[in-house]
Amino acid sequence: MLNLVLFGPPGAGKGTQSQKLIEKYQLVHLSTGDILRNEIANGTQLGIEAKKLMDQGLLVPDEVVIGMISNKLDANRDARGFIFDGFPRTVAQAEALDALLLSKDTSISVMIALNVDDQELEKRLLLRGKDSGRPDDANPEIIRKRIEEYNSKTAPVANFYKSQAKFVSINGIGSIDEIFTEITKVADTF
Ligand code: B4P
Repeated sequence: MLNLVLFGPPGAGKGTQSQKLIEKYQLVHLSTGDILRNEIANGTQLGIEAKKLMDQGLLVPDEVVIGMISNKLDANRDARGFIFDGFPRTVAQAEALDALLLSKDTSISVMIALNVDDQELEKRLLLRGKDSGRPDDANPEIIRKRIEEYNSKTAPVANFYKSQAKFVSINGIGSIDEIFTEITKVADTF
């Protein structure tokens, strides 16, 4: 099974590259951001609680997102593999993911990190905010909060995969196709 983690700060291009990767490798795309936004759109209790945090640029509690991923893994037993997009975002989520995959006799193949500087991230997210309607993209202060959350809680997840020799970092600045080519060079080795 090919199980990829796409990693990087908000706006690094994880969602963008995931769309191209699912097409090429026929993987199931698990984006915790998309799942949460879907819960919000459906007005579920989980969505109502998550929205309060997401609108402030804060992370949703680990147990909530771990439960969501566990359900999705169960619902896709026949998958050829998964792209984890925006998950894990904390070390606790990474540990839980390892345990979930182990219970299904599989594991993460590699984490691919997209490297993009803060200035470019802010520019991309504000641009998307103009037509996405996402409240967390509209305000520079909230974007900065998301980047701060990333630096304090998410960046350490890279070390978790480095210690397992499953970490590769690539340049996330350039055309979408150029970046995709670099990602496929890594994915094709599995
Ligand atoms: P996410 O939905 O995961 O959003 P993201 O980090 O903003 O997006 P991504 O990196 O995928 O950027 P994209 O490709 O779209 O999270 C949103 C919120 O949900 C979080 O803040 C948190 O509150 C919550 N959440 C989600 N998962 C969680 C978890 N596991 N634990 C706790 N909380 C969680 O790209 C952005 C823009 O850049 C797009 O407009 C795109 O067109 C553009 N772009 C992409 N590649 C480009 C390139 N090469 N050049 C120029 N522009 C590019």
